[in-house]
Amino acid sequence: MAVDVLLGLQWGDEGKGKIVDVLSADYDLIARFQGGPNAGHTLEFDGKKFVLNTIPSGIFFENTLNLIGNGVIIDPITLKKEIEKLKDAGHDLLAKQNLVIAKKAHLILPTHQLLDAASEKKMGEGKIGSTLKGIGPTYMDKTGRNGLRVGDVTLPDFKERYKKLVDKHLTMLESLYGEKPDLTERDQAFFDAVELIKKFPLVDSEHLVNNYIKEGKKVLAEGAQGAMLDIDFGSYPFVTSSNTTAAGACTGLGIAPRQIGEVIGIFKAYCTRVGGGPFPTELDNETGEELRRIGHEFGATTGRPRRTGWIDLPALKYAIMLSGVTQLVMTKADVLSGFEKIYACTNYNYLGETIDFMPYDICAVEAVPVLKEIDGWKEDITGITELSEIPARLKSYIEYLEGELGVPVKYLSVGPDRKQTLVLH
Ligand code: 2SA
Ligand code: GDP
Ligand code: MG
Repeated sequence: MAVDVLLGLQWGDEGKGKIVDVLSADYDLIARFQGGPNAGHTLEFDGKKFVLNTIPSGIFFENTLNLIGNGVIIDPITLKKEIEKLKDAGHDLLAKQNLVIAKKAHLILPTHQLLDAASEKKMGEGKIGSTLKGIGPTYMDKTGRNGLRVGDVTLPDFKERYKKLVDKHLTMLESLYGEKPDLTERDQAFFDAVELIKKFPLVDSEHLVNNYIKEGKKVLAEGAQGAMLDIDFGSYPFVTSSNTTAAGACTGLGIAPRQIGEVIGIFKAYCTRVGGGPFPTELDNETGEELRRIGHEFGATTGRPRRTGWIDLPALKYAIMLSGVTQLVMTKADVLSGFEKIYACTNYNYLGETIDFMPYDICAVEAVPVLKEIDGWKEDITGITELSEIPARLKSYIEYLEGELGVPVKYLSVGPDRKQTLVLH
């Protein structure tokens, strides 16, 4: 038995939450392995909609355990809000006992968020366009060996450790702003939230996951963000601060590479990006606006309008290579219904040459997309349930992508609801 991994192949928001929810019934454990509350994973079923930030997308199934893994960074205040919102909606995770948290996951402090904002402000026009959730500064403290971890919350000197790190942050903030922010309310909210977190099982999650594997149970690792936001391979520096590719599942959960089974890569039938940085196929025009409107392309966490564009095959091929993707999921095909022509970027014109890969200095030198024109389909596909109902032109778009990408499209998503999902192979 192995761990399957589900990953975004573009710049995030491909529909990971929806698809993890669809697949969850078949898994014993769903485990988030990187990122933090910068993620917004949307699920819809029975007329209800949920946006999850830190909590894995398997929590709506009775027999599925959910793990916030060691590679994730946790903002207790956001997590508390998520837990309370779910409880109000009738999903009491403490009562259900279906959420456990890795002791080795790092904590986002209120001052990490202030540092994130300060860093973005300082960068001005060239800012990353972060979600301001404190992601960069928290991972910096992790790799700088200053961080606080979930397991620390039960230590008798946790408050002193907290204060020591906060004092360091305050010195940094004072040098940026000329004054120290008042943290009274934030500190209170943080420690209140920590009390709630303490009520959940805080576990040595690497043992838990490996025991699941040994016992032949099924594990699905749930990625956040997307391959093009990977700290090593994304469009650096316009990336997030974790490894969003399959390797991140190994370090973020404590599993060996040979334990990885299927790698499920998810992509939109077009492409979006939120935040700054290069986006070769971006449509900064009416068509892009149309995609945003029909696809409701607004950040699930921040509400920011997402940039929209055509599908980018060199970027997708790169993402597939980096993670060894074995199955594909295409979402939001319904959004393209009614577009007379759609386009796929096959190559880039770059410094006078035609290339088929993402160049190193894509942030500095423009890569102009070479676009292939494809006939669109007119039919509304949001209600289809049979493969025979898939419009011929959508079918040929999928076959074209499978040929180019060399991996089968196993699932087709035709709407946000759990039920709007077809198995193609
Ligand atoms: P950060 O906050 O430090 O991780 O930001 C760095 C870059 O990573 C991008 N990023 C994201 N891109 C797409 N979706 C994300 N989640 C939310 C969503 C975003 C939102 O589901 O819509 O609500 O705005 C996400 N999280 C991080 C970010 O935009 C920066 O480009
Ligand atoms: P994630 O971060 O990858 O989980 O994706 P988000 O939740 O941030 O964004 C995906 C958005 O598209 C959400 O609003 C989903 O409800 C919605 N969605 C997912 N799949 C489909 C689909 O096939 N069609 C349409 N129209 N919406 C979808
Ligand atoms: Mg999202």
